[in-house]
Amino acid sequence: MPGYFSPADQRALAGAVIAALADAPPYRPSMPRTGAPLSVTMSNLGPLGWISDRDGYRYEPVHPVTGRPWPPLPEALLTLWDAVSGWPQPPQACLVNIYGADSRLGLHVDADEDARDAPVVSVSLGDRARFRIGGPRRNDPTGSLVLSSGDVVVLAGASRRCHHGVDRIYPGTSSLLPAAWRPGRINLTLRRVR
Ligand code: MD6
Ligand code: FE
Repeated sequence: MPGYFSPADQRALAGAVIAALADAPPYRPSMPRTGAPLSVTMSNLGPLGWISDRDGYRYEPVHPVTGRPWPPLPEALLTLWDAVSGWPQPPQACLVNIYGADSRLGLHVDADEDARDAPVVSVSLGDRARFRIGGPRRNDPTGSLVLSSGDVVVLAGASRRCHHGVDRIYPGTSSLLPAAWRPGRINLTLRRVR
């Protein structure tokens, strides 16, 4: 849903998220088994947060570094979920992915939720990114599109089980985020977990 949020709404949402991150500082997760660091930093908002470490992927109610509960979901994200998800229950997790100039996100399926049929809804803020999406099998052919600040993506139905990732960001293509966050991109991924 290109340009779902107006520039003013994007600024308000980015401000609310960045303020919440003061209480849930972004950290660099590591991959299961290998322990290799991801190139994005992460945090979460909401009752549950998605965690990756040597022991695997899972949802946890507290921040892995601070041990504190994740900050609440901003009202605007609850409203977005109600407007676009078609799911009767509210989201339980908002993963905050923070990209620098050289960050990327490998092809994956969001598959750690018990609520396997609930859509996943994301919001892009800041610099543009090349988003790649394929099919249910890792080797299925893929296509790509550019996500810009304010765009919303809904993976529902069959697309919920499709592989997707971020090839790269385009540094310097947005002036939305405060100077300390530039170049950079924030992606918010809303999920129903249980
Ligand atoms: C990103 N997005 O845009 C990564 N997953 O940075 C995702 O992995 C994603 O945008 C599920 C649904 C929508 C998404
Ligand atoms: Fe995803």
